[in-house]
Amino acid sequence: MQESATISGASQANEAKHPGELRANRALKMPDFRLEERLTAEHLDFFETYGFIRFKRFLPRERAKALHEALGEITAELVKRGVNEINGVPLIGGKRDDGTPYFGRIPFASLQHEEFRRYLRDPRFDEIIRVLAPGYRIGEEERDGLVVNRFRNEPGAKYKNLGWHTDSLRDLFYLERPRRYLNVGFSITDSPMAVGGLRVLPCTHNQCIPSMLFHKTHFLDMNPDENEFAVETEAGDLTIHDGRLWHRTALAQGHGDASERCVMYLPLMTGPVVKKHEGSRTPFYFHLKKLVGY
Ligand SMILES: O=C(O)CCC(=O)C(=O)O
Ligand SMILES: [Fe+2]
Repeated sequence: MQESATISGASQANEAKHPGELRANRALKMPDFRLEERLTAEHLDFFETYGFIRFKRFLPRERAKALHEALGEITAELVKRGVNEINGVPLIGGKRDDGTPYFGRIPFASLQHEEFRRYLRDPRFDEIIRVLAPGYRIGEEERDGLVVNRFRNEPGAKYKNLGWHTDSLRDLFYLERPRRYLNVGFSITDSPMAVGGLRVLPCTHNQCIPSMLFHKTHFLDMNPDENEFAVETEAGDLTIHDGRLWHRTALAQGHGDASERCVMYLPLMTGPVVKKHEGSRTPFYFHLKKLVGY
């Protein structure tokens, strides 16, 4: 690595309620990695060591803005048609203080708008798959497809934050051994510390399966952890984290529009292709999520 990772950001000692909060909510200062055509040895070293990486300005800000506008168009269309699930995957609704509706989580976004379809066609995703996830494919019509999350902090929001979890848990619900699963996230809006955002426990991608299952209570545990780091991003940045890494989405400090954070995750799939369709049943996983309030 050119530069070692260092920490920055004020811990919020004055608001600490749990012992972990004294040290929590620090930003990890990383090198400004860029993803051009190829992943470099330096990228791989960082990713393998910490379990995540961030690429600055993967797309220019204008493209992120166009994606945000596309999200608005999809939302308006879904609201107009009174849709509450897509291919068996429930939409998570929300209401702004002025009563206007939106969705906290929209699956299969690339099947609904050209701008999201175009995003998935970026050749650099082929490079990420070739190096980090050989044998995987972009499953636009599988599982949840391209998911767009819109986290907001207001009384009408259901998707304000996410408790601690590992994404590989999903494999267990599909009765598969947790694999190295990549989560490739794109920031549609800026995600500084104030809008909450991604918090990770670095290096936990190397843990054993019991620890992946029981280190924390999946989704219910929302407490800051003294060993967590915030991965701050700007609109246009790309992050990759290993599916076995413990992470959460922190609650924004602001409210309403000031708290909005939009991020989308690539649908990386392996194994037999099971395409979703209008008659697809809701997976058990979502019933479980509903039980814990999402
Ligand atoms: O907010 C984020 O960036 C992470 C979201 C997440 O972990 C998930 O949807 O599984
Ligand atoms: Fe996750």
